[in-house]
Amino acid sequence: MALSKEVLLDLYRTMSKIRAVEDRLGVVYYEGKLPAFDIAAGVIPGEMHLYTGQEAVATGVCAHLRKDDWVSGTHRSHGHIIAKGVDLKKMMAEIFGRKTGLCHGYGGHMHLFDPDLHFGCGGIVAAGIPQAVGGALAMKKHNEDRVAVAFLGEGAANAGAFHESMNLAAVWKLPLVAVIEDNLYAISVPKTISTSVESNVKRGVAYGIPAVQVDGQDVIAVYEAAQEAVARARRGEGPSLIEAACYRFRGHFEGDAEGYLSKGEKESWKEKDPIVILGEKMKAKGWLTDAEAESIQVEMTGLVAEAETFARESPFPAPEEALENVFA
Ligand SMILES: Cc1ncc(C[n+]2csc(CCOP(=O)(O)OP(=O)(O)O)c2C)c(N)n1
Ligand SMILES: [Mg+2]
Repeated sequence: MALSKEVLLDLYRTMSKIRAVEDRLGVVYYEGKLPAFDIAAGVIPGEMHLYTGQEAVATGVCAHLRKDDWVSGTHRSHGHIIAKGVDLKKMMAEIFGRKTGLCHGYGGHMHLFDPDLHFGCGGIVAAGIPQAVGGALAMKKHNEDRVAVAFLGEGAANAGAFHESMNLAAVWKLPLVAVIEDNLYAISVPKTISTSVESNVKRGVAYGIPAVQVDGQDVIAVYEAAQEAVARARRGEGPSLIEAACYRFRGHFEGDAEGYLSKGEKESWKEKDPIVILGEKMKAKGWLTDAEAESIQVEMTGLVAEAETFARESPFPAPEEALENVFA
């Protein structure tokens, strides 16, 4: 299927926006933490899991979603919420722990919740999948044509919650799209020694769910697979599974020594940069020039800078508010 220039440009812009955010966070996160790497110090205390390299997956899937569709993410969800259309200022303020953030600064980078966007994520591996199934069940009960998408890592696909979720989604024919981002590792554990099947497509099929594997570095491939899966869910024809073969260009978390990687592995994957791949395809069609690509990058860097300034200038929540908005 030939996608229009407009669609491709949109995908390119979204991936560029995600990359600009992650590139900046990859610098600013270290502010105040070095030289000894004190994880609790700095302007963004705590862990940081960046999505750099996986931009095509969130972008190609979320391009088909409406604002009222539900997305549940993971601990690595900046890309998912950006692709869903988050206000960068509110997202950045949350990451900086400020009162103006999506969760008033209570959540931080792993807990980005946006009720208007119907988006949630969290640090408990595989917890988002049953939540998406619950959302999908509610949609079905209300006879809505909404869709619930669960993003998860290939590591999460070994958790019981994933398997129970797949079974229920299939047996209840729910409008769910499960998107497994197979970036080959769960922290430092390679999929090859943790997973009984080569591809999770087999597991989808075992549950009676249509499942496909796509090149997750190719946003067009992801877009096309997601188009079919989302349309199927919206038509009331039940769940689908997409396994996107991808790679994270940074460590599991910032500060990861990455001793588990083989020599040259990351460098060779970086040759499959999803933004470059799409850019080259567009340039070949005459739909993007170097100057236009450069100006998109400048624009996105500017948006991120504005969001960062907003975050830095925002107040912290007051200590006496610590027990507000939480179950205590
Ligand atoms: C229930 C649970 N167990 C363990 C962890 C620790 N943990 C955080 S991320 C992670 C690996 C997740 O791997 P994967 O699902 O492949 O996602 P990726 O990090 O590759 O995006 C683990 C084990 C956790 N957060 N929650
Ligand atoms: Mg993984």
